[in-house]
Amino acid sequence: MEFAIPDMTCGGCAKAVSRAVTSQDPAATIEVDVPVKIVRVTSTLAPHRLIEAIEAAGFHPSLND
Ligand SMILES: [Cu+2]
Repeated sequence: MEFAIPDMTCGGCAKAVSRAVTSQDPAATIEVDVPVKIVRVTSTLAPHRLIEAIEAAGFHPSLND
C-alpha cells in the first residue's frame, strides 16, 4: 500500500513515520520517498491501522489507490 504524507518534509519525519509503522507491524517493509512525500509499505495489517499510527505520530497520511 502507498500513503501520501504531505507534512513529511525531512529525514526526521521519515524516521518518525517509519517508527510509527514498525510499532504496529515489526515485519513491515517500508520505503520512504521524502522528496515526493510518499511512503510504500508492505504489511499484512489493514491500512487504517497504519494511518492511525502515523496520525498519532503527528502526520496526516492518505491512502493512494
Ligand atoms: Cu521532518
